[in-house]
This record gives sequence, structure tokens and C-alpha cells, in this order.
Amino acid sequence: MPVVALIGAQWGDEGKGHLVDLLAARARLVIRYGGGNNAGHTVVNHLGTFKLHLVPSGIFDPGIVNVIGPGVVVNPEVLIKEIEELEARGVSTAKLFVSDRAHVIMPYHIQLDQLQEEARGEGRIGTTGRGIGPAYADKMSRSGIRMGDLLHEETLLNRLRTVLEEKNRLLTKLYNARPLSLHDTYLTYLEYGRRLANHITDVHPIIHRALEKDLPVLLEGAQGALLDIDHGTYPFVTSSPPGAAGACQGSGIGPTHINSVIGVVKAYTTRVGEGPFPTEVDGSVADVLRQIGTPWAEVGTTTGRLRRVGWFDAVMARYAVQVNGVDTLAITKLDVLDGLETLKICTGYKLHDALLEYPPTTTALFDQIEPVYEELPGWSEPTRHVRRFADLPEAAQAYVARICQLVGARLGIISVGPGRDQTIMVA
Ligand code: 2SA
Ligand code: MG
Repeated sequence: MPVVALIGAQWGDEGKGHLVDLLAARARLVIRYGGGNNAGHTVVNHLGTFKLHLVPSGIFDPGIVNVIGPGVVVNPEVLIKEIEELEARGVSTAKLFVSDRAHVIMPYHIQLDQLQEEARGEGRIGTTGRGIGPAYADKMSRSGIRMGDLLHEETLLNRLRTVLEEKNRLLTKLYNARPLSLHDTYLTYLEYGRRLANHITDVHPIIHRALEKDLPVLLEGAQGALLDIDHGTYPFVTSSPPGAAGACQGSGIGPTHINSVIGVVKAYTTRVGEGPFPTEVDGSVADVLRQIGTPWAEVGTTTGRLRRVGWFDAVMARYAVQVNGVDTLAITKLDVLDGLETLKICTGYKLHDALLEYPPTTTALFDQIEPVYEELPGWSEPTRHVRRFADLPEAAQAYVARICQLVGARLGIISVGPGRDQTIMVA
């Protein structure tokens, strides 16, 4: 494993955290490159169950350097809590580094995220309300505050003075909300800077040296390719590029360094928040897919929202594979399908008389399409305990093989449960 990007190839929640935890064992450097605490990775290992929002999943291995890259937006309060919790449970964060170039999620970003969602009414995106969109918008419009700024009193004060004036005008005039105090905000964020001072640094030399030495590097994706700001189901997307290109940009690693892109897909499909979802189902199949009552029920790690569920959509997944140059597929949660009599895979969309091979580019068109399904036989035997591909029920082998054929990537990993060992390494 030289340099591997592990990305979600659906709408997030594909079970990336579980795989990163597994693959991190082979890495020496794990980098989170995008998103913020809208991500929530559940990791179950020998130390227990952890829900990480910002800290890379390589943190459990003391031999691994973990980096929060320049492309991440960081809520320092959340990061501090996460570090304290890890330390309290015996996990060292001594080798956790946060890019001084990463942008800070400020209180007004969170406020604006929520106010904008309210203002959108019926057209709301269903954001996680964590300030992600406004923080990225400020970065792009060059009004952002960066993690490095928290370490310099004067820089922080000057930056805040300019930015807060504008934000307070927006909050009070447009949304009738209360203005933020320069003094309090300054002191709070200066204190965050002090608490994180040992972690905030220029991460470029760390990353560059690892590449020079050919050390195995894992780029840990958050969210999913279909939530991509450019290639996703806009406007029902997140405000960053969560895919392979984002892995390069958000870490500062050039594309020629990336040796493999692993796309993670669930054996079915889920989505939280609003937006198109052609293969969505309800009723008894949805109940099976949601796994309510189990610790791994389809409930968002970050917001606790019930996830929408549906059949595997090979049109969307193939598109994600193409856009991101995914060469290897990791198929998670195959065990959830145990016991279903027949399984459906969406192989195309019907739009009036035409058959589409690619996803539509607008929400209006998504409303008019009908998924075309292929039906495959299910299996009744439980797969939780299977550790070798050949030991899977034949129908399960055929199901995953068909997925790979349809999306155009080779099969690498199958997971059949939340535990680290509930994994089938195919190649
Ligand atoms: P935002 O808050 O601006 O990013 O919301 C915009 C849309 O993006 C969706 N969104 C997500 N959907 C699924 N999973 C997410 N995070 C995972 C989690 C972590 C992961 O478990 O929480 O898989 O990496 C995530 N984050 C954002 C959101 O629902 C809106 O539709
Ligand atoms: Mg998740």
C-alpha cells in the first residue's frame, strides 16, 4: 500500500471509518483531507466503540502519524473535546497534527448554516447544521480564519475585527439575530489556539517526507462522491470535494502520487438529508435495510437522523467510480441483505422513452426518471461469520460480482459486520 485514497462512492455513511481503521494498520500516515465535523466515523476496535468527527481513524495505532489537512474545516471546540475524550480512554494524540492552513468553523458559520436552512423552507438541503457551507464559502471569498491564525494574538484580533463587522451586519440586518462580541470571540478562539498549539503546524513537510520515503499513506475520505460540490446532486451536496481530486487538493499531494483509489459502497444505498434518491424504498424492505434496534442501525452518526434507504444504484455508483478513477471497490454491510428473498440492482434510468446510462444533472430531471431494475436471488444463510470470499453463499458471490461488473471496478474488500475482523479481503 503506497498512497491510497479511500473515498465514499455514494452519499456518505458507506462505512469508511471501519475500513480506514482496518487499512490504517498498514499505513504510516493517515490524512483527513476534507469536510469537517459533518463527518462521523464509527470505529469499533479492541478499545471499544468510538465516534470520530475530525480526528483521522488512524489514531488508535500509536505508530501512525495522523494529519488533519489544509482542506478540512475545523471546529476547534469539537476537536478539543475529541482529543480529550480519546486521551481519557487511553488513546494517545501525540502524533496528531492539524494544518495551520485549515479553516476554522466560527460560531457565525454555525448560526448562518441554520438560519439559511430555515430561510430555504421547502427547498432546504438538510445540512448537518455544523457550519460547513458558510465556512467553505468564507474560505472561497477570502474572509476565512485559519487554524494558524489562532496562534497569533495580533493576527487573530485583526482578522476578527474585519470579519466580525461584516458577519454582525449580516446577522442583525438580514436575520434579526444577535451580534457576536469581538472581545468574547477573540478570547475564546485564542484559548482554543492555546489548547491546540501542540497540534497546529505546517503539515506539508510531514506529508512530503513520507512521500519521499515511500511510506504507506492513507487519505481518509469523509462524506461521499455524490455529495461533491461539482459532481454531486447539486444543490443537495456538501460544500467540498469529498472525492479523489479533493484528496489531492485537500492534502497537498499531487495526483501522480496516488497509486490507488478505493471506492466504498454499501451493498445497498442510503442517504441523509434532502435530494434525489432514485432507488429509495419504504415498507418492509426499508425496515430490513435500516436495521433499527441494532447498534449499527441506519441513523446518522453526526446528527442522529434516520437515513433514507434503498436498493443498490449502479448508475450512481458507476458515475462515482468514473469521476474519481476508482480502481478498487470495497462493499460494506453485505450481511444486512441476509435473508432477503430477492435483491434489486438499478442498472439504468428510464426517462420517457429513453434509457439513461448516466445520472441526470438536475433535480427536475431526477423527478422524472424511473429506475430500471435487475432482480437477483438473495440468500438465507448468515454471512456475518464468513471470512473468505469462497465461503460466501453463491448468491452473495454473484451479487457482489454483478455490482463490480456494472460499476467497472475490481472487488477488493467486503465487510460483513461492524467489527474490525468482520472483513473479507479479496485481493
Ligand atoms: P453539510 O452539513 O453542509 O455538509 O450538508 C450538506 C449535505 O451533505 C450531507 N452530509 C452527509 N450525508 C451523509 N453522511 C455524512 N457524514 C457522515 C456521518 C460521515 C461520512 O456519518 O455523519 O460518511 O463521512 C454527511 N455529511 C454531510 C447532508 O445530509 C446534506 O444533505
Ligand atoms: Mg458515517
